[in-house]
Formats: sequence, structure tokens, C-alpha cells
Amino acid sequence: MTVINEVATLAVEGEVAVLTLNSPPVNALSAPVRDGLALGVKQAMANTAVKAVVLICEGKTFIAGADISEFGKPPKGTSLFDALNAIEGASIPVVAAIHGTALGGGLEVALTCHYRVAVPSAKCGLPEVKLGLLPGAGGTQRLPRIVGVEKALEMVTSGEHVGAAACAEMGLVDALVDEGKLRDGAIAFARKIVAEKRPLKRVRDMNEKVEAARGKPEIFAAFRKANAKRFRGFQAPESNIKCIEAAVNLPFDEGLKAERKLFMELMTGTQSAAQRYVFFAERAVWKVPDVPEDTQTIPIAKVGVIGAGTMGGGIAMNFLNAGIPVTIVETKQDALDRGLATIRKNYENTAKRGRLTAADVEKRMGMLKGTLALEELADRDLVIEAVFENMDIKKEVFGKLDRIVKQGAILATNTSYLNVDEIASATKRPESVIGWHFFSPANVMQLLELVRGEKSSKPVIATSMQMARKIGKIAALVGVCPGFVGNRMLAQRQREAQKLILEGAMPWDVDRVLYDFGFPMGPFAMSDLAGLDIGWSKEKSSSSTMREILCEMDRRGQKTGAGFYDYDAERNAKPSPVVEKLILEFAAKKGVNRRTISDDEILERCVYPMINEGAKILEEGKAIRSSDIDIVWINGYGWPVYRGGPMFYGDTIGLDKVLAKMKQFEGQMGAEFAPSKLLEKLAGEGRRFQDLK
Ligand code: 3H9
Repeated sequence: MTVINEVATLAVEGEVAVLTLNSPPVNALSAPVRDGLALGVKQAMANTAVKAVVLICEGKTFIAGADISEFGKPPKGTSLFDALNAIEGASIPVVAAIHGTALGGGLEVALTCHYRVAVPSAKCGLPEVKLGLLPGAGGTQRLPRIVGVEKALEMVTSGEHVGAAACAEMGLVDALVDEGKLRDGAIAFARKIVAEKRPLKRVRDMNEKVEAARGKPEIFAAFRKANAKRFRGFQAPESNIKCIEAAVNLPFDEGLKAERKLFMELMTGTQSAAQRYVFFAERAVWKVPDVPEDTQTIPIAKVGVIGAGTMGGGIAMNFLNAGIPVTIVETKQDALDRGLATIRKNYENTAKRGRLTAADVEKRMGMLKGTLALEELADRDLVIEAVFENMDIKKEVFGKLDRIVKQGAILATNTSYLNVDEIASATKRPESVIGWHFFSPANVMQLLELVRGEKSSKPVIATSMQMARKIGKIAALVGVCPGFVGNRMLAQRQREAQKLILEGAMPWDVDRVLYDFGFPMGPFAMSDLAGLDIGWSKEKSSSSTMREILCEMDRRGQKTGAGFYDYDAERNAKPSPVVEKLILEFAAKKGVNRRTISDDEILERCVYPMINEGAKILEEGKAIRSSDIDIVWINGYGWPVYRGGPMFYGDTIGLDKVLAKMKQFEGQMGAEFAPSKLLEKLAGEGRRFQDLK
């Protein structure tokens, strides 16, 4: 065996040379990997006894892509293009042997190989679009030459991983080899193609499938139209489509040039910077500095949920989906029956859409038990309380749980703003208590804010993180403060939105600005959807806010056909002349002199106070890192991923600019805009939230 460099070795086995890469964790295409590829192939060819090369990787995966952490830094070592040319231009066949995931640049490497074999568990994909990019090393030009235009469009714009069997079916993989026997299988395959004198199959020369789509622009028009909603706001999907169009309409080398140009545009833009940042943020969020990965965890085999309402039911479904039995407790039989029936209906609807079998539905329902007796939770390893958001009721429940549930179990509260320490004080074991703040619908929304109480133990935190991952959530660990991270920042935006409609904007102006920014909907459309009467009571209502005025008129949102907007039978929203008149009257009554408010002001008033609040949250240590705050907003509140979250957005604008605006607003409108000390400090030092370590 010859050592090529620190990550590559070459072993000659008769007429086959095996080039092995070993660059943990994912064999990303760092400079040493690119050097190893180019040098390895060259060295194999220098040996005249060698008739074929197998390219294989050590560790858990084939090459998982370019090294994202190298992006934006000065280039080093062999360029990726030289490495790819060395492979594709080789005078003997190179066979890619794929296990784990061949992703992005990794699949692009495999596409320059003359043949590809894979184990059945392997997956291939071009996920660059998820990083705001496109496959920039020939992937968009080679892929359609093998799989055809339609499949290529879907793969590059979705970024989804495709299983080996499907890859074999579409010709992306030439042969499947036995699981666990990749090396032997790939060598045998290489020997076979040598024996059969098979030609060097260079994908760049395969034109039939792209030519078939030439002169048919309607293919692309239809694809764009069908996916317009999915791609809204994102730049990368359109650039990916343009590349596939180039593959169809231009000679290969011209297509490569077009791909390169579009790649560089994306690479230097803010969207990709944001999406790459989010990639690392999604991984960092699981790391808790004082709770190391080897912290002992509590085995969770049985879960209890208190409350069978919308929230409790959704929470229970998460565990049932993960194969964990749940006992759900209610106080009244009819509420329990309703809750259980809703869960069944949700599963049956999923089955109707073909995403579960009837047997899956029964299996899940078979793991669910309903009861009116809290005592039945005695042997549960984890109990999640999802009762009414009221401190006295929650404390009463926790007092009872303390007496009933076995020692060592986790006692979690699904509260969205109450003080977890006060809830924990109702027990003699505050170390077992933690907040699990789910977002509605709890079986769908990815975010889970885990609220660390003053006394929550490390095993309780580590287990909560582990369980969150198991039930498919993305968990951010936050501290106790009103509204925690997400709702605390949301309150800033809500306050400004309400003020803006008095000062001169209309609800649909505010909503349009935030929708155009990239949110799925604006705050007023959101309120109408959720119901304006959440937390509203007829008895206490005193026409003191627009919301109260609307509720008093029975305009309680979509469910009553009217709220801030008017709705037709299909729930399509229309700006409401009634609401417009009410707002003008209300503003006059309050003595407000309405003025024209620009879209820029709407955006700054809604977003900058959120960034400022995020800074306060960091200052107070209620979030571990600024990127955790961004994860909360992207996964819980629909913040557009291509803007990286509010804190990243602040960094992108420049904290000095955010600070200057906050000071200006403070001067005009008062203390609500007072900048946080951290914002002042970072802006003064020319630093960003990301620079905080
Ligand atoms: C590209 O290829 C552009 C090309 O077209 C070329 C143009 C010229 N780079 O996710 P995990 C790290 S763009 C650097 O926890 P898993 C990751 O940060 C790229 N680092 O493991 C983590 O570090 P840490 C296209 C990377 O088993 C560790 O590896 N490719 C990269 O759950 C383990 O990762 C992609 O977008 C990378 N490319 O999942 C694939 N990938 O331990 C991105 C991972 O310090 N990667 N790391 O936190 C993935 O989807 C998953 O990592 C993978 C493994 C499925 C591979």
C-alpha cells in the first residue's frame, strides 16, 4: 500500500488499484482530499499493470460534498476541477464505490468516474440548493445526461437524497453490491469491466437525454409554474433550473461555464451565506457547553401526557410515531374521548394521503391509552403536562405529580411563557423539572424550546435533548424568562404591528411587507388564523384595542369569516373596508394623527426591536448562542431560512445600522426602543453576534 498523502492511500490488487480516502467526519472535499484524488489517479495510471481504479472511502460515508467550512476562504491545493479532470480524463476506468451518502461535490466526483457501484443502504443527492447554492462542479451538466431532465430538475431543486435502488433504476448507479462487502464488490466489478473490455463511459459525452429535451422550453415553464410556491423568495432553485436549461441547450463545456457563473453569483450572495450559516447552526444547537455528550441519560420507555386537547394530543403523537407508548390523562370522559378521537382522525387522514398504512394507524393507536386517573402515570419515565396556561393550575398538577410519579422520572411542562422555576417549586424535586415548549401543531412543528430551570439536572437536560432528536424535533435550550426566546421576541413585533396600524398603516400593509420579506404570512393574517379570541373574554373586554373591538363585533378571525380581513367561503382573505373604517375611528378617538408609513419603516419597526430583544436575551444568558435564537425563529415562526434568522439578519445589515435606527426610534417614540448594552458594545467594536464565542 502506498501512502499518497495524509488522507489518501493506494493499494494495488492485481490489475485493480484501490484509491482510499480517509478524512473524517464525512470525507468532505478539503484541499488534502482533492490533492489525494488527483495524485492517486495519476499514480495508479503510472503503474502499467493497473487496468482500473476503484475509488472508495473509509468511515461512515463516501464523500459528502465540498468542505463547506472552506467556502469564502482563499483557495488551497489542487482545484476541484483539476481533480475531476484527472478522474474523468483517466485512460483507464475509474469506479466509484459508494456507501453512506454521495452528496454534492461527492456525487459530482462520482459522476466523473466512469462507473458507479453502491451498497443498497447508500444514498446519492445534490443538496447544494439547501445551502443556497447549485452543484458547481459539473453536477448540473452531468446529472441530466444520465437521469434525464425531469428527474434532474427535481433532484437539484429539492436537494433530496435518493436511495441506491432508485439510483440504479435511473442509471445513476451501474450496479448494487452486497451490503458490507463494498470493497470486494467494487473490485470484482472493476475486474469484470476490464475483462469485458467495456468502454470508458464519460458522462460528459452522453448527449441523448439532454438532446431529447432541446427545443422544449415548455418543460421548464411547467416546472417553474408547478413549484412557484415552494421556491418563493429563494434564489438558488431558479439558478439550478437555469443550469439544467444550459445543459440542454449548450455544448458541455459552455454549459459548465454557465454553471460556474451562476454558482459564483450564489456563492457570493447573502442567501447562501445565510443558508450555510444555518447548516452549522442546526448542528451547534445540540451542543450544551456544561452538559457534555457523555452525560448520563435517563432511559425513556414510557411517556405520560396530561391534557388531551390540541396540544396534548399533538405531543402524544410525536412519541407514538417514534414507537414509544403514551398514557394520556384528562379530567373528564368526554374531553378524553374527543382527544383520542382527534388523534385517530389525524392518523387516518395521514393514511388517506398514503403516508401511513391502516396497520400503522392501529399500531400507533394500540400504544396509546387514555385515562382519567393521574395515578396511572406513576411508572412513567417522562411526563409532559399540557394543561391550561395558568400558574395555579400548573402548580397544582405538579404538586400531584410529585406525590404520584416515581423518583428519577422527568417532569416536563409545556408552557409557552410561565416561570418554570415557580412550577418546579411545587415539587420536592425541582432538579427533575424542565420546560418542553412545543409549537402548534405539536405533531408537525419542528421546534422544541427546552426551558432549563434553575435546578434542572444535567441528566434531565441531556435526556430531553436526546428525546427531542428521537421524536424528530430540533431543540434549542433556553433559559427561564417571560415568553422564553421565541415569544419574548415575538411580543416586540406584535407591539409594533399594533402601533403601526394606529399610526398610519393598514393590517394588509404590514402583512405584505413581512410576507415579501419571506414570512409565510404577516402578523394580522396569523392572528386571524389562530383566532383573535385566544385569551379574550367578553366580560372583561373594553374596546381598548383593535383586537377587542373586533372580537366584540364577533370578528374573531377565519373561523367566523371575518377578523382583520374579510374571508370568503374558501377562506381567501380580502382587505376589509369595515376594519379600515374602525381603525380610522379608533385612531381618531386616541388622538393619533395618522401619517404615511413607508415599507422600510414597517420592516425596521417590526424586526429591529426583535434583534434588540435577542441581544438582551444573550446578555442575560437566556440563550447559549445567537445562532440558537435564529434556529428558534426559523423553525418555530417561519423566519425565511435564506435570511438566516433575526440575529444573522442583524449581522448582515450591520449592527451599527441597527443601533442607529433603534436610537432614532427611541428619540421619536420612547423607551421601548432603548438599545441593549450588548448591541451598543458590539456595534461600537464593529463586531457581529456571530463573533461572540
Ligand atoms: C458542495 O458540495 C458544492 C459543490 O457543488 C462544489 C462546488 C465547487 N463540509 O451532519 P452531521 C460536518 S456543497 C464541512 O452531524 P450526520 C458537520 O458540520 C456541500 N463539514 O452528521 C459535523 O461537524 P461537527 C454539499 C461538514 O451523520 C460533522 O461533519 N453537501 C460537511 O448526521 C458531522 O455531520 C452537503 O450539503 C461538509 N460538506 O450527517 C452535505 N458535511 O461534528 C452536508 C458535514 O463538528 N452534510 N460536515 O458538528 C450532510 O448532509 C450531513 O452532514 C451528512 C451526515 C448526511 C453527510
